Amino acid sequence: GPNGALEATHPLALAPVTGPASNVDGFVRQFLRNLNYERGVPLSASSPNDQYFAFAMTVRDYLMARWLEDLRRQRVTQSKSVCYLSAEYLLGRQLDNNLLASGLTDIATEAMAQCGIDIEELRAQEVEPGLGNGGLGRLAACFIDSLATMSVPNIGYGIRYEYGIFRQTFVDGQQVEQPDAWLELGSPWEFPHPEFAQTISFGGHTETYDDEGVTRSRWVPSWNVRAVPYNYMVPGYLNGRVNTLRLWSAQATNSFDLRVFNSGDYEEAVRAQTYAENISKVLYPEDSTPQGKELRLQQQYFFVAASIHDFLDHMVADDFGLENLADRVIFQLNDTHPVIAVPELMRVLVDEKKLEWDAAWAITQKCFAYTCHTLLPEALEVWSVELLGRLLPRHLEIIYRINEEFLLEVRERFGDDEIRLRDMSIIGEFPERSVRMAYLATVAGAKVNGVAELHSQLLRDKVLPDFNEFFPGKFTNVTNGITPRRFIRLANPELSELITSALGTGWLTDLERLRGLESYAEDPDFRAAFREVKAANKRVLSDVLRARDGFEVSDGHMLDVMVKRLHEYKRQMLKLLHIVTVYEGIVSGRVDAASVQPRTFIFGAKAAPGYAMAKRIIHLINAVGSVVNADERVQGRLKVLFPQNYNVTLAERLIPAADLSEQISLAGKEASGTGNMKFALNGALTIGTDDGANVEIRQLVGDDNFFLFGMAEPEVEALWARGYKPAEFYQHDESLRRAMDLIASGAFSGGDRSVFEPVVSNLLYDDRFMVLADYASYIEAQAKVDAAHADEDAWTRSAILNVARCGFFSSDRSMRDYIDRIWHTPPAF
Ligand code: 7GP
Repeated sequence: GPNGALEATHPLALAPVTGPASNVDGFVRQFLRNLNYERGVPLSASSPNDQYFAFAMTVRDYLMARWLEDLRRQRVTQSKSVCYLSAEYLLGRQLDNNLLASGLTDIATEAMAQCGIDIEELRAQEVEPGLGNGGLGRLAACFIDSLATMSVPNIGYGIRYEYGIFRQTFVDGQQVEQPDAWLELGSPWEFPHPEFAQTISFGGHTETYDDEGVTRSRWVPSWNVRAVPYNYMVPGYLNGRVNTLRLWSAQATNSFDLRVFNSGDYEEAVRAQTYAENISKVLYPEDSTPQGKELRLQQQYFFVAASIHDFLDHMVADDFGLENLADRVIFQLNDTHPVIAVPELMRVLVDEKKLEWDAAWAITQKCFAYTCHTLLPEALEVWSVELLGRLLPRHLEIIYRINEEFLLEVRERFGDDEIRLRDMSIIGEFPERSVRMAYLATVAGAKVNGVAELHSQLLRDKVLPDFNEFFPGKFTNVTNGITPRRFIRLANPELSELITSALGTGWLTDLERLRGLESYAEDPDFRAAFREVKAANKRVLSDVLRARDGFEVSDGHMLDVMVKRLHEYKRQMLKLLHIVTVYEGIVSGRVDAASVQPRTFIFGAKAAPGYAMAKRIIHLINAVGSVVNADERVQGRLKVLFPQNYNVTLAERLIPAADLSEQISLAGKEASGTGNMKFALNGALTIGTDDGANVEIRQLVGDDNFFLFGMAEPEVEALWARGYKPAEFYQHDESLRRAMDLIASGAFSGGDRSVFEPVVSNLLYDDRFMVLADYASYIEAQAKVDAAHADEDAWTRSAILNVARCGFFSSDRSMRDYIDRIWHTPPAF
């Protein structure tokens, strides 16, 4: 049971010990103790990795008492917890964040100085856990930070991938993927708990049996794996709270067959082990497109089954009535990846706990809520009935029954409307029988939310309109947010200091207070200081890019930055057409290079390894970069930089240095975006379409402080309806034609016209994301950017107003919205 006798009665268990490192001497002593006793080395012989470990452990030790206390209180008080179920957590480096949260930064810096250790070198040792692909995974990391900071009981459940998102390198300008062996040297932040392992089953068949006169179903699986939990601390910012991130690692149940091994067939002996352990081996490097892979479904079921059982076994008191489970927990489904949790909870309640179906369904419908993160139809996950039935036969039966009862209700309400019934069925028939996971989540979830106003509205009215009609009040919006601790305080310490000098402390946990900066936008001294912060951040970035990529960032350039996954809908191609247009103007002699405002364009993006067009676009960006950067006619006024392996650590350096933020997706395609918020809060101006959270950013900062361009979503729809012919835009726009022709001519591929032909013809004859339709408007908006940037004071005023007016985008606010509209979990203790 959850209330262990020892911890409830032993006095030491109730009185948390103070951290041993709360002053410089204590820190030094604890650091040396960890170095000697945990790493087994003397200071004189320790490697930078040893020192990093001992240092991290010292921070850890400081947080430990609070963590143990919060774990205990979660069980003892039985107050409602948020279980965030997410296949991805894109955490970024932990050391600085944990130092900041514990208030130890100054003490630790001084302590290391006394030991003769450069703390910067220690920071550099940490390999960031890249356990996510992009926006969705980073959002999960921001959310758990905010929940801890707001003292909301939370467990983040996910997968401890042995290899995170691949490391990207460029070979001749083309992406090459390398495995991300982030655990090679171990991690000081994780705590394995093999004693709390869960057994997770797969395969087999189902059968019915007589249970004292009642006919019941049960699952007879054919193979098992062990799910071993690894705990990570999630400390709140200076509030003494530490929540838990619990990631599951797959292990074979009986590691290998000793008899086969002894007979000499070593490969066969470990085959089962390898198979089982593959489940948590590697993160799928997909973003927004599903990969119909069996292993992926195994991963999904593996982690949600382990999580549900973990919570029920260890967190719910024995006497807590299951009928009240929704008073103890809400399982938040981060997109459809964890949705198989729905039939799993039903299976537990009906087959194992022997509840009536209706009672179990009533509980289940209160315990789940679903967040959708996309609008791309191809990104809505489906699983073929064949696969699901083979891997999880009992779950398929349960899904069928959920669907049957749901469609009965639909029929009752709307009559025998066969088209509607087919459209709303959780089981789709074409091109093959499959389970529509978003529908299952919508039927089961107490609430369904999109991630920005526009996205939630399109979700309700365009993607799931029948469901909205059927479930009035189920659909809601929670606009995304970002944690200001990592993305302002840690990423931009200089700006943070400037803000504090104006507003005092407190804004980091109450970000709407940034409004107080509005009046400072009119103060010339403040503007000068603000510009100096930007300049200092550019110097930091310049050092980072020199060391990391061998790049030189030129002084006096506007930094124009586009960082996000490479995807056609995000339209890196549109950005590139702008660059080629300016370049073509110079080399054709129509534009005097000296009249061009100096700009450095920075890209950061990974393409999914199987996404050929995205990889070609990466190749093209690099190709354009090498030609433009080397062309003397440009006089150094245009530069294109594409550092490899864009990740959280690099984002933290790029964003604070940026002048211009590129948010140029086709309207109606980017669910929200969160990079857009990070840039605005760090004083970059946005050039963007009316898409995702851009809409809300523009509403808040005002039209004068935002460069809007392109079609709005209704215009996009209208153009599709009329029939979109991209070639017509090419024919009627000379500047576009020149840019496209230059690419087609082989100018960026050593004269070889074939290399980028697929990119060009895709734009001319298909262009699903209407790059050509928005080109003219984009070029016009870029001219306005140039004009605005020429007025330094006006630009700085706008930049300050962006910071002042974007406090809304704190993930603390997002969490408050989830709590008010979906979770109803008050902050506890
Ligand atoms: C992303 C969305 O593309 C982005 O617009 C949003 O800001 C972010 O989620 C957080 O809500 N989606 C994904 O990263 C993703 O993998 C799976 O979606 C369907």
